Formats: sequence, C-alpha cells, structure tokens
Amino acid sequence: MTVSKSSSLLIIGAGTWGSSTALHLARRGYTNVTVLDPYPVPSAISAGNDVNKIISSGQYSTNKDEIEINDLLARQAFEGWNNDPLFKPYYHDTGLLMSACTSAGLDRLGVKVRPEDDSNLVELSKPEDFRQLAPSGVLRGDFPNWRGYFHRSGAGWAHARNALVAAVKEAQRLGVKFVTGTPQGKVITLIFENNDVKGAVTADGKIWRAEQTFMCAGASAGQFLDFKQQLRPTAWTLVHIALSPEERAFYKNLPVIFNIEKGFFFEPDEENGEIKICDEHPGYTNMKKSADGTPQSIPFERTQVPKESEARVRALLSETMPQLANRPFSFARICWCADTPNREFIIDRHPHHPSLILGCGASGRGFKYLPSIGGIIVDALEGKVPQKIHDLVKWDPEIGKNRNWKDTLGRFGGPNRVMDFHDVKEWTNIRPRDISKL
Ligand code: FAD
Ligand code: FSA
Repeated sequence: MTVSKSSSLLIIGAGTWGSSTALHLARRGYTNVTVLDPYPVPSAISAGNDVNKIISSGQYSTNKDEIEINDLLARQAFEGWNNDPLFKPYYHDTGLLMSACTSAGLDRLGVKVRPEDDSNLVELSKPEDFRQLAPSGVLRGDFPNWRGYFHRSGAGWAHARNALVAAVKEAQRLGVKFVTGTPQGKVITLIFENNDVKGAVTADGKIWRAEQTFMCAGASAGQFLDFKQQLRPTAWTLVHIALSPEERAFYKNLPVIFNIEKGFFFEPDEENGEIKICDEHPGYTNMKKSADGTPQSIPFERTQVPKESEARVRALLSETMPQLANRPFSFARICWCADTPNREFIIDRHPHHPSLILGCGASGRGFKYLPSIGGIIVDALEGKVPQKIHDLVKWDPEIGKNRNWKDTLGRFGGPNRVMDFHDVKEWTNIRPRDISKL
C-alpha cells in the first residue's frame, strides 16, 4: 500500500478520535486531508462534546501484557495533556477519587487503581476521609460504606469540548479541510469497489473519492460497515446543576469524585458555573433486529435522561453533597459510545478492505487519549503500529462471535445490568440546549 504525503485521505467523523487523527496527519505532513461530519464542530452527538472528562490511567485488564500496553497508551496521552502546548491549557490535575461500596465493587476497584504499585495513592475508609477531600466543606454527605483511593495528582479532568475544538482549529491551521453540517458532511455510505473502500458519499449526493479512508464515526461506525459484532453502541447519561455565582467558589478545586457503583462529578465549569454529574451503570442499548435478523444497538439523540437516571444522580448527591440533591437540572443528555467485547480499541487497517483504516471502539473510555490516539491511527496507515499494540487493538471478528449483548464488561451501578431504552417509561423534561454551537 503506497501512501504519500499528498495522497487523498478522508476521515469520517470529526469527534474525539477523528479530530485527533486529523491533527496527527497534519503534524506528520500529510497535505490532502478532508474530514466529514454531519454537525459543525463540536458535533452535538460526539461523545467528546462535553464540559469535562476524566483523565486518568485507569486499568481495565488483569493481564500483564495488556496492562503494560494500556500503561504505554496512557503515558502517551499524559505526555500530551502535560506537555503539548495545544492540550496543556485544558487539563486540570485536580486529583481523582476512585471508590466503591460493595465487596464486588471493591474487587473491581483494585483492578482499576492497582494500589500495590502506586505511592501517589491515599486509602480512604471513613466518611471523614471523604469529606476532607473538599476543604471548603461542600462534601457534607455521610458517604455510607464508601471506601476508596485518592490519586493526589497525575489524574483529574480536561475541558473536553474546548480541547476538541482546539485540536480541530490546529488541524485546520495546518491545512486539513473540514466539511461539516448536513447534508454536505453527513456520510450515507462508503464507496465499496473491488473489495476495497474508495471513499464515501455524503447526503447531498457528493462522491468523496479517497486513496485512504479513516472510519472514526464513534457509536455510528456500525452504520457503514459490518463490524462482525465487535461494536455495541451503548449510551450513558449526564446532567448538569447550575450553581449561583456565590456558590461556585466553594465547589472550585473539588477533585473528581468517582464511585464505580454510583457515579461521578467534577468541579463546576468556569464558563457556566455548572456541575456535571454522571450516574454510573453498565449502560443502555437500543436493540433492534437488522435486515438479516442479527441484533444491533442503534444510537439516537436525546437531550433528556431516563427518570431512573435522575433518581440515581440524586441518590449519589444525597450521599456526597446533600445540599444539591433536590436542585433542578439545567441540562441533560444521553451520550453514545461503542463498546468492544473486551473494552480494548479497534485501530487497524481493515484486512479485507485495504484502503480503510479503523479508529473506533473507544469503549466508553476513549476521551483521555485525544492528544495521542491519532498517532496510533496514523501509525496504522503507515503500517508501523508496534506488534504488541497491534495484537491488542487489531480487527478481530473472533472476539465478536456469539457476543453476549448484555455483558456488563465489568461495570456496576443502577441495576448492575445492561439496560435497554425500550424499557424506559419516563424521561426528564429539561430545556434542550444546542451543544453544537460554542
Ligand atoms: P465521537 O467523539 O462520538 O465522534 C464520532 C463522530 O462521528 C461525531 O462527531 C459524529 O458527529 C460523527 N458522525 C456520526 N455520524 C456520522 C456520519 N453519518 N458521517 C460523518 N460523521 C458522522 N472517556 C474518558 O476518557 N473519560 C471520561 O470521563 C469519559 N466520560 C464519558 C462519559 C459519557 C457519558 C460517555 C458517553 C462517554 C465517556 N467517555 C469518557 C468516553 C469518550 O467520550 C469516548 O470514548 C470518546 O469520546 C469516543 O470518541 P470517538 O471519536 O470514537 O466518538
Ligand atoms: O476513567 C474513565 O475512563 C471514566 S469513563 C466514564 C464513563 O462514564 C464510564 O464510567 C462508563 O462506564 C462508560 O464507560 C462511559 O464513560
């Protein structure tokens, strides 16, 4: 496969991984790169279009080789958050609490924090230990049965949307062309030709022929290609609570507080003074039968959350910051990601469509790699992904065989099972906000 710096390259999706890919291509000197997306950046349906995301080196595996590779990927990401002038302004090293309440949750937590090899961790076991994480006194709850580990530094949050937009602006400055909005940026099909992919067609009928095409459409990727059950679009839920200008100072500098059985929250964002809260659970699918009878989860947009999710958020608040537990929400949305069967990524040249590069399967943990993941995706283009990384992130239909669509993938919270939106009876009714406009 000969690729030159002037080859025509097409990226489908200007979300987290598509933007990172565009940036890395431009930084490596590729001069003919176009990105398509049905929304202006930041896309209203990008999982990365959010006020904040956790940045940590959390582990999901117990296998030594997989841990080593994931540590390497995390180090590459932190190199960007700590040292790349483009991303540094958006990272806040506030510290991160990882906690749980049940013995099953605590076992899982052990995997996620690996206390035995981290001297930066403080073990917390009493309600007072948790309350002291906020010297201003806003963590007033009883923290019933909470136990956990506080990472003092080397973990925190990033202003996700602003970092994403910064990456896109820099890619544009370096010459990448973004075609966004519907119909002109909305891909309706890939161009399949001679067992290969030769670009894409957009909803306005335009044919975008390309020598190499990158699939970075996140939870929507399965609409364009048969992923052999390697992707399961799964949604999570987030809400905001608006604080008064006087209150904001008290919540500022809160570390990220994460209970893997209940949910997590951050300090308020500086622009709007809102606190974002996510209730934790194994996710929601939207299962339908596809034409050939195989089950498929199909993403859809909604700027509301199920009422049961609201109840979980309020329960989390009543244990941690009870003074906020009854506040109205100022924003809510569901947010889609694509889970692989092992939560490892899919970054590979497609074995049967040699001009298609896959950069997907972010598995509900892929924002933190914004500064670096595009580098691996471009390595896949250039055929130089290190073997050990390749073995972990390769296209592998074997792992999708007989997929258990209800697998929680080690997640807890809510009913401790994967839910489906068909069973949701009641939703919140909060004024929607257009998050595709900055
Ligand atoms: P996206 O960012 O969703 O990008 C996909 C893009 O494809 C979008 O821009 C979309 O508009 C575009 N697209 C869709 N259809 C088309 C089409 N027809 N044509 C062209 N383009 C199209 N990760 C963390 O690291 N830390 C966290 O704290 C964290 N919290 C999360 C909280 C929630 C509620 C959720 C849902 C996810 C969270 N994640 C977190 C995961 C992280 O956000 C995702 O893994 C990551 O953003 C996925 O990036 P992506 O580029 O694959 O997908
Ligand atoms: O440390 C992290 O990568 C947190 S990802 C946040 C989250 O909401 C998960 O807790 C959830 O299980 C899902 O993966 C979506 O992202």
